[in-house]
Amino acid sequence: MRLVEECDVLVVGAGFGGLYALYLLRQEGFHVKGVERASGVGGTWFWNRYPGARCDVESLQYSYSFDDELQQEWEWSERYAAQPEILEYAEHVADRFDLSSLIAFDTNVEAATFNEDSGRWRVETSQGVYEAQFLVAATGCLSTTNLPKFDGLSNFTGDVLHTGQWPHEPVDFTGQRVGIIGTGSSAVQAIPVIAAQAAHLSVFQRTPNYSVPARNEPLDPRVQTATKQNYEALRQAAQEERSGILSVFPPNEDSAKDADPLEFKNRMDERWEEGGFGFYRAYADIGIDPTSNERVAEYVRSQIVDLVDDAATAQLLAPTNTIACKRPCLDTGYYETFNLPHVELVDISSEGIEAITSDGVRAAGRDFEFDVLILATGFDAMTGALLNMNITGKGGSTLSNAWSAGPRNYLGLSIPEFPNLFTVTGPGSPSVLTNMIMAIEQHVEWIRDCLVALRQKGIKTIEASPQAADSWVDHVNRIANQTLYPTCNSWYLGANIPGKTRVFMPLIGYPPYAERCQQVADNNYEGFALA
Ligand code: N01
Repeated sequence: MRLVEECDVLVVGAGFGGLYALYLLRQEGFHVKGVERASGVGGTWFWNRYPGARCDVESLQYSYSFDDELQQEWEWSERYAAQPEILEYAEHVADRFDLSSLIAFDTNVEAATFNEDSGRWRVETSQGVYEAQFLVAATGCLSTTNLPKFDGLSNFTGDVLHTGQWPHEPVDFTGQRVGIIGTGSSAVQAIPVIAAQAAHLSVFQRTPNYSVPARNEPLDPRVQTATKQNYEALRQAAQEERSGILSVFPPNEDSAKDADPLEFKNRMDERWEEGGFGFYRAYADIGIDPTSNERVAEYVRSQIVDLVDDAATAQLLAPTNTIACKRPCLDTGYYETFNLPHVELVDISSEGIEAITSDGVRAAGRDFEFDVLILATGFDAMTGALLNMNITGKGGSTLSNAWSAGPRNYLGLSIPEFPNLFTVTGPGSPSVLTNMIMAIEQHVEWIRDCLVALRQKGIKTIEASPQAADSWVDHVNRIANQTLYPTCNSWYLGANIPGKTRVFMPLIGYPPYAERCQQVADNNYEGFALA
């Protein structure tokens, strides 16, 4: 395989993490290169082009903070930006800071191997070999699609589309019979938009999901101006929130189970009307106390019953598991869509999808005929993209072996036996439980500081110690076990992928995490071996 480039740092991925890593590391004088399997920048926003795709974090928060001119000049059009606008933003950032020239597009990493003699990574890609002292995996938490092994899928004669790998050209569903499998966030966003076009839509639901209205709307220019005038303080305040996300409702210490019925209803109604994730901050104990959780869950179920005309459909749509245990959804008219005469909900909770046939789907004792079948079946989250890179560290140890019992790493940033490899928003860091762009900035800045410190001290390799990783994994699990998160089959636990080890992957709580990362750096990278 031909050698394409030797560099100080190779960054894998050109989503928000990769772009920022390229920007910061070049600024520090490192010879840095990027590889990206897509033909353009944007990461998750490059691939997830399904109808209705938009960010559940408000646009004024889901944006970079590192450059004040950028955050002042970029104008967001809606409360929650839709996929095309976020992709345009990513492209703007790449152009504005001349980052694309550093990136080899259409370049997939096939293997990455650490050479113990040279202390460098050899990265085999579809376009040739890169050699780098440091490897930064900015490969995203939700970037490897989950394609369940449906019996007979290849027999289907119509189009099969996955929400996470949507075609670039617009898909016209006018007059089409459409089937969609899955009712997670992607489906909840896509279903109302597809239903508005399709002749018939069948939704195959294995597990119902709780969804709260997003209340998306054009962004009030006064809100945009006021936010920009106060951006620094607002970004700082967000960093002090457990989720890294600000809401119009300040956090409180109240318990839902103790709330007076009228006070409870008024508070929940107010949040339901406001829309967004602030709903889940109504009471401090929703995520930890089963009685409080059930009270809030029951509130959402009662909303579903109000919104859905057919009682049997409403009952099927109403989840019974812990609320906010799976990643909650935000929607625009999701439940109301099931009142349309051409939309049907198919309960596959007991038997699943029996088979895909040449004409459609066999499930729930029926044969359904479709022109298009949509798989909204999610992702091999948090570890999928990293494991797909076939990474081999010291002594021939492979990442898939090292992580056979779940991701074992330190701070979500570094893995024992894999020196000079950094994972941006890796498992073990708050990542998907926060505003991803904020989490990305914190990680990339930490990596930048680390590489600068190593260079200043003449250190060639950095590697997490096994003890530090073990106690970190314990820490992540200890915190998760104090909450209701482990009580359902979520992708946070890897439970959506058959055979994947069940372990809670993200770390709950951003502020103490960021503080810990800083302490580690201040204490001369304690928990790491430096050589
Ligand atoms: O995927 P999911 P997603 N047979 O895993 C079903 C982020 N996101 O793409 O629950 C039948 O949530 C599965 O059923 P079950 C966000 O973090 C962000 O929707 O496993 N059904 C489920 O209903 C989100 O959480 C935005 O029983 C099968 C669905 O497919 C994450 O991406 C927007 C099946 C998968 O739901 C993933 O969301 C969209 C099978 N074999 C997504 N296998 C933003 O706003 C799976 N399912 C930023």
